[in-house]
Amino acid sequence: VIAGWFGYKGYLETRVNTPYDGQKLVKYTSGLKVPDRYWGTYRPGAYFGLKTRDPYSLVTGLMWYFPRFVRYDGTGFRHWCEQSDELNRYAWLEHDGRTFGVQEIVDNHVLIRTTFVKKRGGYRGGDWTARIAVSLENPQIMDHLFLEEISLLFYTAIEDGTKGWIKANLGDYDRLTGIEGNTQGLGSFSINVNLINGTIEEHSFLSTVALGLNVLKGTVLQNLRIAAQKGSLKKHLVLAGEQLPLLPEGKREDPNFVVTQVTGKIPFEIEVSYESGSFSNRMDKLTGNNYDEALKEHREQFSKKFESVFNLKSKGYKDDEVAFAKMAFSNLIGSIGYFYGTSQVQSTYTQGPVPYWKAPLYTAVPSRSFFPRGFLWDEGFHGLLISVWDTEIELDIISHWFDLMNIEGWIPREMILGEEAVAKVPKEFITQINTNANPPTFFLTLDFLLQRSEQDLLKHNFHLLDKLYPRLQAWFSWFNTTQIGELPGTYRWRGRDEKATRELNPKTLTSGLDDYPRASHPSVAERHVDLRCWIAYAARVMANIAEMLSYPAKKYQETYRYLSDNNLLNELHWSPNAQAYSDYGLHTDKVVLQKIVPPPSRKQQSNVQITPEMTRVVLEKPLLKFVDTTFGYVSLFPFILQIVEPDSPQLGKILQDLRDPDLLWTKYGLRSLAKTSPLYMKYNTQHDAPYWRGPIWINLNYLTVRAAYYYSNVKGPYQESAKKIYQELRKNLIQNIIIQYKKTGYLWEQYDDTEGKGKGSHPFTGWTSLVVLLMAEIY
Ligand code: 6A9
Repeated sequence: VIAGWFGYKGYLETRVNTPYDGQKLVKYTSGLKVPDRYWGTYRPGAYFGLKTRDPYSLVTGLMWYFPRFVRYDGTGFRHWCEQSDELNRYAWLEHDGRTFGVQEIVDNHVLIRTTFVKKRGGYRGGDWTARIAVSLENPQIMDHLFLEEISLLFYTAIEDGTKGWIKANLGDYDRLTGIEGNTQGLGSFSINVNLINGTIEEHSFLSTVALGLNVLKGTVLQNLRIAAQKGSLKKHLVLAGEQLPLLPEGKREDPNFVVTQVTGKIPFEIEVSYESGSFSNRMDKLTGNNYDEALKEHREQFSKKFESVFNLKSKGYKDDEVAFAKMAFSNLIGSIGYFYGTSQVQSTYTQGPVPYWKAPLYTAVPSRSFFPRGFLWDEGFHGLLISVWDTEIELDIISHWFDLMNIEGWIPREMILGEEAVAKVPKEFITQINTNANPPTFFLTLDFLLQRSEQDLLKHNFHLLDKLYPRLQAWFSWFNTTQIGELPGTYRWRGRDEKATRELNPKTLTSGLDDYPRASHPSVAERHVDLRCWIAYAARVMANIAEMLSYPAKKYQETYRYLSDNNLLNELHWSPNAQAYSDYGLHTDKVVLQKIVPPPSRKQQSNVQITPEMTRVVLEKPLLKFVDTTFGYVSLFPFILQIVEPDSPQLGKILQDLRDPDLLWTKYGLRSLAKTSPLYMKYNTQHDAPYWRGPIWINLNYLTVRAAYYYSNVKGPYQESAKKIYQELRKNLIQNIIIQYKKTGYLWEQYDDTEGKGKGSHPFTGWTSLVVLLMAEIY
């Protein structure tokens, strides 16, 4: 019996990292199967760099510094997007996800413009050229910066695991003339860096062995020397040239990291051209004038397509507003990354974390600086904007995510793949747990794709959708079995900490709404209204997809009918007291954080000061009841996901509450939690500032606007008030996001509810870029 039990347990352990048993959607071993998207700016966490969609790729990138400001500890040295660099702004202003991009980076009022253009040819993903131009952002006011020196470093590296080599070609005086190499994916290639405008003060190179992509910057810092150039007294920071460790047999190790540095006085411009050896019949090079023309052509096409997709000019938006929308969109699509590696996962049956299988992920990211990696529920929102532009890209993203599904039907919430991604995450956040969900927003994307062009979608992607379908079924059923509540028809987010002593209200990270207040005492009796609505909505979309693909849809239709029955919904979640939809659970409002001073112990010396930590104190016995003093985003879900009936009196009440400035309404959008809620803007622990307890978030505002649009278009007694809310909320959101962008140079993770100021991570061109769909009125 015992042996059998252990055997069973072993079986459950391996389930967490066993892939879903079915055909993979992505044949990821060969990125070259999609030559058009082989090369790309797939390193969103770096300010600029191209790599390929291969598990192990050749990697190129940019670093820079102002010699006057750089410090030995690396301060002032730019490589990965970091908030602490405090750049004035940076974003792709134009990017089509495939062939070209224009980015502006402003550092200390110096404008660094990075552009690239790709060119088809050969059979290894073609050629590309990049330009890096430095100038003054505003020459009139900043002439004191004129002739300021800046050093640009462009590097080529090969990841560990890449089969191939690179080397520096040296000319007279040991000057780097170019880089050449050969890898399994790319075959032979060459990369040249040339000055095309301005004059250069210094030019040096480094050819060395870096211990990983996560230490490129450190490797450069260790290899900077102070030196005077030949024939000049002026000292410069130069790269140390060839630095290759000696192997025991007397030979030198091969380099995997080659950097070229150019120091010049602003303004100047360099050109980097990558040429594939497989491109034998190249008529003309993608350099000089040819490059200028190609870029111009791409930009014109981009503008045309942008107008035909979003119609902003014809809607009356002014040029600066259109430029803003192009930036918001481009930085989302231009931040699509390609990651490869294993994540850490854990199940209730495993002692500690175990590695997931090695896998690629092609995905957009919420924020290039603070979290340049994939997040499950964020991605469903990104998919709305991306799919309007390029269905193929979006379906590829969906395919990658669904290939990450394990045999249980679970997809991890946060994907931290590869050395660069891991380096950005504190240890305690790495492990993903297989009981934990995250809202199934890919159903939003799929629904959206379906509604916009069901026929086209079917015609061109039938096979893919057909292969996706069993995975969707498994995913839906994972939600509908693992996240159920105690009573039939109820659901509960897992992952809340019942034993938390420092949290004012134990977080529900799985819901995506982190610290949004729920029942004060997590328990199995809890019912979460948002989760219930997500599952109802998912059932509806499943039914539509099943019908479209001619699979039996009845089961999903019935589930949807059951979960959207307003009587049952009201019974389980309408609080008669508060007249609002609410969670239910073991709850009291009488909880506070207090400093409990521990009684002095005898051993303790009297001169040692112990700073007490804030601890949660419960002042009243919690009772099973509606959690109805926390009006906010969660209460809106039956409306947001369009489950409440158009003629339901509940709808009338929701619309009335929506417009109330004492609750959620502000001039800048809807705040996440009502001002009247006891936890409004309260810290969750001594150190955890309020996050979903007041600030305005754009993903849920987008869904609210979309719902108001829907209810203003279906017959019912509340059509008019829905319409008013639709118009005003939409206008407020767009206006404020643009104003804040103009003021600060960024799109933000959230906006504060008193003055509309951007807060949190930036740039955050994840779901905040949905502002483009608000402008275009695409829902
Ligand atoms: C941990 C980073 C220096 C929090 O946008 C991604 C998620 C959302 O899915 C979620 O709904 N964000 C929202 O509540 C950001 C999560 C970031 C975790 C980063 C440590 C430290 O890096």
